[in-house]
Formats: sequence, C-alpha cells, structure tokens
Amino acid sequence: MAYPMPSPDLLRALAARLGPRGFTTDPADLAPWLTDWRRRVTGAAAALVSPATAEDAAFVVACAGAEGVAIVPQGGNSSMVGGATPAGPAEGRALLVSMRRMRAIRSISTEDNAVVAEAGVVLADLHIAVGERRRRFPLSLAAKGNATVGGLVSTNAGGTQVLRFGPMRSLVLGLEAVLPDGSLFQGLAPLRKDNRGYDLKQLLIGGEGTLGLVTAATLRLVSAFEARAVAWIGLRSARDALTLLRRLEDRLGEAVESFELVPAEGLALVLRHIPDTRPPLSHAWEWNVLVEAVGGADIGERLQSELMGAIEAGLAGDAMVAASEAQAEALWKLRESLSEAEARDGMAAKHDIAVPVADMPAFMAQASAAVVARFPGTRPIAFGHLGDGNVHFNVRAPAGGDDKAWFAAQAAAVSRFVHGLVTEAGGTLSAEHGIGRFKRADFAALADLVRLASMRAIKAALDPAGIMNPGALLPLAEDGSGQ
Ligand code: 2HG
Ligand code: ZN
Repeated sequence: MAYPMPSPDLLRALAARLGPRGFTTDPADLAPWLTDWRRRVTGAAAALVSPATAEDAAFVVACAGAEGVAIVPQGGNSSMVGGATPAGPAEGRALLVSMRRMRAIRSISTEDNAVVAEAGVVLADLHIAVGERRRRFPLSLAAKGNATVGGLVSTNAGGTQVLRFGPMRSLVLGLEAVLPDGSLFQGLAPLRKDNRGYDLKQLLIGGEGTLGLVTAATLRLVSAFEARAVAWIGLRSARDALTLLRRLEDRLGEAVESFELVPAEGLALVLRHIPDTRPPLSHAWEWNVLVEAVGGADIGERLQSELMGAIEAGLAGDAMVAASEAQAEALWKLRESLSEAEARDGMAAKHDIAVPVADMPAFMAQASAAVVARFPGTRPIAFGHLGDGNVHFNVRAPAGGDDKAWFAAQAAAVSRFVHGLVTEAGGTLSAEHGIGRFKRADFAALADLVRLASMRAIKAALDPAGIMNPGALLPLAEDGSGQ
C-alpha cells in the first residue's frame, strides 16, 4: 500500500491546533523517537505530533484519515519488537503520534477499585499515585520507568505479576480510544460485567495501535498488602522450579505473586555487567528462582519455613529470604537487569515464547539442544516467567566472534527456527511483547490461516484505508508477505 506525504495544509492545520508543544518537524526533536528501544531499527516520520487531549487526538486522526496519511502511535518507546517505530511501508511519510503529553490521572476510586489514567502516564508514576491511596495496580515490568499506559494496553503487556493477576487484558476495565475514522470511543465506565456482544475494548488491547489510538484507560486496582517477602532460591533443574511453584501455591495460596526463573549464565551476565550487584547465594546453582509473596506481617516467616521444607525435601538447593526492603530491591534488580546485561554482553536473537506451563522445562532443554545442533557455537539462554509458561528464549551470538556480523547474517534464520519449534509445540511466538515490526514475517509465515484471515477481516472493517500503524503486527497481503 502506498502512503502519501501529509500535505502542507494538513501540517498547517495540525500546527495551528496543537501549538508548538504539540507539533514539530524539526529533525532534532524527532531524532530520539525514531529508533526503537533495542536499537535495531531507525525509521523516519514527516512530523512528531503530541496531542494533549482526547479531542485533539481525534482531530489528528480525522485529519490524517482524510488524506490517507499513516499514523504511528508511540508511548514510552520501550517496545521490544519495534512496534512504535515509524519504519516500514509509510516510512518518512507517517505522523509519529506521541501520547506522552496526555499524562493526567483523571481519577482514582477506592470504592470502584479503579483508576482512570491517560495514555501517557508512566507505569512507575501510576504505581506511586495509587499507592498513596492504599491501592496497587498489579502489573510491573523492568521498563516501568518508561512504559506508558497506552503502550501497555496496546501491547497487552505482561511482566512479573501475571501469575496472579493476568496481563493487561485482565486489568483493563474500560477504554477511551480514537478509532481510525476519527471517532472517539468513550468506554471508560469501570464495569465489571458488560455483555453487549463484541468487545471493542478487547480488540484494542493488544491491537498494537492498528485498530485505534488509545487515549485513556480505566484500570483495575487491588488492595495494598501489609508486607512482602522476596526470596532467591537455587535449584538443580527447571522441572524442580515448576514443582516448587506448585508446592508454594498449595501452601501459601494466592500470596505467591511472582515466580521468575534465572539460569546460572543469566545471573553471571548480570553480575558481570551491572554495577552494584552481588551473588545472592554462596553456590552458583544451575537454576535460580526469584519468588515474591505478599500478605500479613508473618509472610516472611511463612515463606522462609516453606523454603526450608523444600530444601529438606530435596526440591531446592539453597534459599535466602531478603531481610529488608533494600535486600528485596537488590534481588529484584538481579532479575530486572537481565535484559540490559544480555544487551551489554553482545547481540542475541530474542524470542518471547510460551508453551503450556507443564511443557516448558522439557521444551527449554530440547529447544536449546536443537538450536546448538543447527547453529553451532550459539548460546541459548532462557529466563523469565516460568509460572506463566513464558520464557525469553534468547540465542546469543557465538563467543569471541563479531556478534554484529553474526546477527546480520544469522539472526533471522535462528528466529525462524525457534519460532518453528515453539509453533510445533503448540505454543506462541509472542507471549507478552507483541508482534510489532520484528516478528511480523515469522507471524505471517507460521500463524494458522483462520487466525490470520479473521485478523485481516477485523482490520479491514475498522481501518479500511490501513492508516493505523502500518508495518506493525498484521501481514495484510493475501500471500502473507506483508502490506
Ligand atoms: C523481561 O522479562 C522482559 O525481562 C525482557 O520481558 C525480555 O529482554 C528480554 O528478552
Ligand atoms: Zn518478560
């Protein structure tokens, strides 16, 4: 599909409506937002447009739509899959629509247990704001200092609390969004039940901006806890880790909120590259798990005694429960720095995969062996959300070589291979990061045809001119080759 340049009239109209803080074509203003977070691709845009209200956002989409001009929405620019980078079919001709100016928290209701936050609210700020009202928004991830509500909704983000509370899809009660025709969908009411047929809100969640521009969301809150306990556990196998999770759940119930898997080489990467980190246990166990449990004042003791029991039963090798908030934060830092440590170490082909939870330990072992056999010298590393059946199965370049050259020559083949394995295992090539621009070709090649045809039909119905985030998520052409 060929996209036109915005006309001078369109650019003038946007400049007049949005003012100097809301509109720029200055390359220096655009530059920081044209490269994705992983620094894999740099795009180009005709203008950077930043609406401050939902009505302004609707104006932008309506004006762009009138000319068939493409829109690439962007929040905190922390996509792992290039979902918010204006590269691809409309490169250089799209409006990059930044939602960062819409950062009001419109309301917090402790009776409804709901917060209405605009698209540009940063996740860490949201945590603080609801915390002041003794509530929690139970979704967290390493990029919380950048990721915004609009992006979290649009990518159906996951993170480290999905185990108990589910991904964004289960936390969004209502949405306000501009549809591709410029109309404003006002669905912010915090309804717990709503059976009026097709759920537009759920289509927009995880829609990666291809069906509309999210301007605000009503999000579910839960009660604050009295105390949390964070523990680091060393284990001999990933299968033992899964058995331990089920045992802790049996005994501590819903108190277990996070269960994150870290392999020995992942911990070693963090200790090597991230300042102010140190090994939490005296022995380097082949596998590690970070557990967070929340509850009353005795939760630390309860977790400690369960872990002692697991060690006596031979399930865990060693464990330490953080004795202070500072120690708990230090343990979380080890987990949350994995991505950054891996990036500092060199290039990797990254895969955000899920299979049924019970299959994951065997899948990780079999897939690692298959990758190394097919691509000798590569170094697979799997870490993350074992309790969700979701790990980041990243394949690092062979040691000692030119990792950039390896990446350019091999990464696409490695990814297709890994995505093929996970598809054969009945899993998904995107568990929580989305498809974006980086996974679109593999999605097109490996997805079942019924799924693809349904998605194309929905896209064609809501965005017939294809103006919303072209190049992300959807393989539009009948042959699956892309737009
Ligand atoms: C995480 O769980 C993030 O740390 C990033 O989803 C995963 O870098 C990655 O592969
Ligand atoms: Zn993750």
